[in-house]
Amino acid sequence: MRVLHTSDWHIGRRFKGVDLLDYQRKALEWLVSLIERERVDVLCVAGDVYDAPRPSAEAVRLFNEIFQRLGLMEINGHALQIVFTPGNHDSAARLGFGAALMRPNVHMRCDIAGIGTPVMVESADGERLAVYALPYLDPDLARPALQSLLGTMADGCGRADATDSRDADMVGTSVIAESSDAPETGGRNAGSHDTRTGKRHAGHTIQRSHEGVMRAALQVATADLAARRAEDPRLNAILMAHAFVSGAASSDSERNISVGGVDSVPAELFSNSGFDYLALGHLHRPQKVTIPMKSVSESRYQLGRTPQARYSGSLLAYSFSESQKPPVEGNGKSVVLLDFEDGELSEPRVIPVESGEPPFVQVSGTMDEILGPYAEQYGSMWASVTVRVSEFPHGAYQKIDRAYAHALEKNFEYSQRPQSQETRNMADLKQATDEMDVLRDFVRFSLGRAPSQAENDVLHDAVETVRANTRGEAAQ
Ligand SMILES: [Mn+2]
Repeated sequence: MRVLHTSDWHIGRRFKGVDLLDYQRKALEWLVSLIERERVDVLCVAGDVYDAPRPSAEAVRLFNEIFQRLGLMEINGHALQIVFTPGNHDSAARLGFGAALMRPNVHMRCDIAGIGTPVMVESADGERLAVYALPYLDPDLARPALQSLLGTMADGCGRADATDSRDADMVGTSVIAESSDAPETGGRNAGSHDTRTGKRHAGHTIQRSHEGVMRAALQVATADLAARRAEDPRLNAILMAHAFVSGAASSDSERNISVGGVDSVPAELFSNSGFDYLALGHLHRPQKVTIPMKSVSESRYQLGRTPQARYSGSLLAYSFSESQKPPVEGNGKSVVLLDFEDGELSEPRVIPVESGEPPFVQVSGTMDEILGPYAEQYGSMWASVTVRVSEFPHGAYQKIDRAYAHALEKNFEYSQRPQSQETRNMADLKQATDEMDVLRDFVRFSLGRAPSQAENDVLHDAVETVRANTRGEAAQ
């Protein structure tokens, strides 16, 4: 059984004003051919399919086109199974729209109510796999649905114990007791009476944090997995999630998801959770995440397997912070191939994406270096250029643009700015008597000297123009 893990396509995303749709198309066409060539049985896309909750018509067209081709693919005599989950950029409702009309091999898992129901796949060689798919869990939006899901579990089958393990009541009790989603502890529920502490559990309290909602979601998914493993010990299991797992490295192109200053889920939460693999989305840098191998007794779960975990990374680079050293076409983006055999997952294979996206490069140096040797080496790449200067060099933008075909970012770093107190202070707005004072102080702060006569004249004209316009508006 072969699984392909990818995420963060961000179809429709632009970079510094440049349309990336052609590169996205090339990458997705390459993906289709890879699936054919590698005879992939299951495709997992862990969120951020689109860049925006309301994608553009071109973005939707590209997705639909690729999606139709994927949906019709037959591998090893079976339809390719496709599991999509929405990320923090997608609108779950829009991505899931029409899910019911889709083919039976396409699984849009956008609904929290479905997180305890895996997509079950059986391959031609008899390998069985359960794919649990979590949509992006926003701590505020997801809590009510998770809350009621935990409530249903507690009432219904008695396998779930929704009480937060950090509840002071639980200190000193064994892990088996607090983590009753393991099969051997069945029968307890959230309203049960704990014989050791003598206290009645308060009920389901999900903390308002990424950890809180992930913990609740894991309770639901692991309870189902435990029951299935009891019947079928060789069942393979994947958990797809769109989250920031601690220990992983972020880049500049992910949207901040922090709540109360915390954006991540502790990696140890997944210890002994029973999954073979965490197919992660959200972080755009492809990377392996280490899940601590705790002993079963120290862990929240007792399902005996601690997953390997990876971020497949985005399809393309979407920020200069994702530049590779040395720079390379495609910017080191990749997808992951997983092979399950005899109920075991072998070492995942990382396959570079062929998108044709030009290499991103960050160069910094003096004006001479930037226009000389660096331009020779990097002039054709997509460049972020930082020039170290003592004051703004005349015509610098034009010179850089002549030397670089795509200087998408130009920064100036003032390296020898005089450090005297007089020039370092920003304008003191309380003491400033007019706009020119503020502007002169700003020039002194930025360049470390007073404005020249010519610069003074420009500033003066600007102030006069603004004043004239303001008077004009007031008169109307
Ligand atoms: Mn993303």
